[in-house]
Amino acid sequence: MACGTGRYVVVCAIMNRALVIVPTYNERSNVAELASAVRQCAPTTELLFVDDNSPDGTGALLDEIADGNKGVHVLHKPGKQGLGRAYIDGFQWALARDYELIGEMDADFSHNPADIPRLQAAVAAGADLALGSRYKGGVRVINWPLNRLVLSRAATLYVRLSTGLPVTDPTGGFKCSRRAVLADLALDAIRSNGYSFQIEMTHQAWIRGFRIVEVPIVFDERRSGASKMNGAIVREALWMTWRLLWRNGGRRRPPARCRGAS
Ligand SMILES: Nc1nc2c(ncn2[C@@H]2O[C@H](COP(=O)(O)OP(=O)(O)OP(=O)(O)O)[C@@H](O)[C@H]2O)c(=O)[nH]1
Ligand SMILES: [Mg+2]
Repeated sequence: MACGTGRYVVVCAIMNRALVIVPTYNERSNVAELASAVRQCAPTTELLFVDDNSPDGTGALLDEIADGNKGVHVLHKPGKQGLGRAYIDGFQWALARDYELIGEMDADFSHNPADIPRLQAAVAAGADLALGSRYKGGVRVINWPLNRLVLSRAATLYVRLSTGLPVTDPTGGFKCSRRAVLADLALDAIRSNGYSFQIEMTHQAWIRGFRIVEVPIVFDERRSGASKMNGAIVREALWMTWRLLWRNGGRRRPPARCRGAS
């Protein structure tokens, strides 16, 4: 796996204490390799796995990995509470410590650890929130069935039309933000649990006037294990966007006092 180490060293000199949060549910076959790939590609970036007591024993394996590596942390939760709750718990864990750069990625290698330094570099260069985008400047999705790609592209258009959120990949979960963004978000007000968590989080940052930058990434089908995608997650996203529009006073742009951010 090619890692941009030179740029990474520069980013780390500018911004201290970086963390990437990885929610896990039945990812036993991926986590060991992911932890070592992240540590290799972004050596000073720490990892927080948030596991919902996965029945396949992911949590126990994560404890073993963390035992041998002080840059790896594990937050154990009592049972499956959904992706959104896992991220919120992870953000709160990070905010209770002194991390300056807080990122997120999936455990299944759909997100390439080698891209972490590029996301961090975007924040170091002035973004408040860097979003990995599969669709900025063209489609970069490998090995997905056509119906999955169509659904994802339709979701992008739907989010843009219903909320005005000006990003090309609002459901993506490969991100990096400044601590100040997460500290400012109303995490307890976030209601989404599936992909719409990503939409809701980015929408909150956007209407607060934070500077959002999209970083092109290549997205691959999960390497192993099973998807947790289901109809309920899609239905939640369908109504959530209208709720976001309502919360923003019916506006498809940030309130005037927050405008000026890109
Ligand atoms: N802690 C926790 N993690 C979850 C939960 N649901 C999904 N995840 C994790 O969230 C990440 C994204 O979930 P995926 O199943 O890969 O969803 P996806 O990427 O949209 O679907 P695929 O492309 O089919 O893999 C993975 O790391 C999952 O293990 C959950 O309820 N709790
Ligand atoms: Mg996945």
